[in-house]
Amino acid sequence: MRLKIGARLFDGPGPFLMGVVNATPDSFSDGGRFLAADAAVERALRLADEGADLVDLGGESTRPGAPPVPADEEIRRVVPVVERLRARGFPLPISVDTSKGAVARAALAAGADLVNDVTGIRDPDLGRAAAEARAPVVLMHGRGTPADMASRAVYGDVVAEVAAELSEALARAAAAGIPADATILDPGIGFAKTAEQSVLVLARVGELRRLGRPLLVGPSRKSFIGKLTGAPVEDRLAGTLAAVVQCVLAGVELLRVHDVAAARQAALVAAAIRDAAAPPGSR
Ligand code: HH2
Repeated sequence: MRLKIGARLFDGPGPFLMGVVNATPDSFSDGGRFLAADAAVERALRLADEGADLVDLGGESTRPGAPPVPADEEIRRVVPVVERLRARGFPLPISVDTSKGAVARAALAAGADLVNDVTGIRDPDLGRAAAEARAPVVLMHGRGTPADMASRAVYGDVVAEVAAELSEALARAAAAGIPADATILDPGIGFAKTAEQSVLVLARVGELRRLGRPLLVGPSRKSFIGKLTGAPVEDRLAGTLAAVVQCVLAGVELLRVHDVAAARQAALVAAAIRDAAAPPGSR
């Protein structure tokens, strides 16, 4: 891949690690809000120390069944974190995980560099906000909303349909004025996919390279690991690392993970094995 995100040029096959930062406050009081923003800042700094290449900041949970968060509340959660990180010279690109144009616009104005949209631009205003800021965008595959996505997990050939629907997302991005070379594609592990479908997408994720864009995958702690192993969400690191290794061997450039240090170690070893089998330049 060759893509500038903020001040940093992401050049080469990676792997590059995107660390997850949750800016969801535990309390609706101001005190809770400040504490939550500080905690998110601390977490971003820690992920940078662990070797993250960029951080992904989200103010709305996308878990199945999660309630929607109004745009102004999401802005109140995310923007102070971006501002604080930028005020203290945070060195990494900041991605904002949102599907709302208003949130993307506010976060980009505050110093975010990338928009990570799990809906692949369903809100045309998000496309406009990214285009105006000349910010790259992650287009993730999903169907429906957190409330109904489980019932939309019906496919003939899941990989072919994900590829076709990602092409439609690329067309929506182009219509909004986002050039193809400013996009990253993500098959959306666990989004409108059963555990079996998520495993199939991981097994065949290399086929998505045909779309010609860098790939991002977010397997971290997801429920397919629980389904396969019985492990609860707080104990899914080993399963996450198995998926990370497969992604790197298949040519995925970016991994979205919670446990950056461990994922980085696994990803770097997988990348060395990948490059030993097919040295860079021979591919
Ligand atoms: N997964 C989640 C959220 N955002 N963005 C992209 N591009 N790809 C993903 O797979 C993805 C995403 C859900 O992650 P989860 O760990 O369930 O929640 P949280 O973001 O709150 O950690």
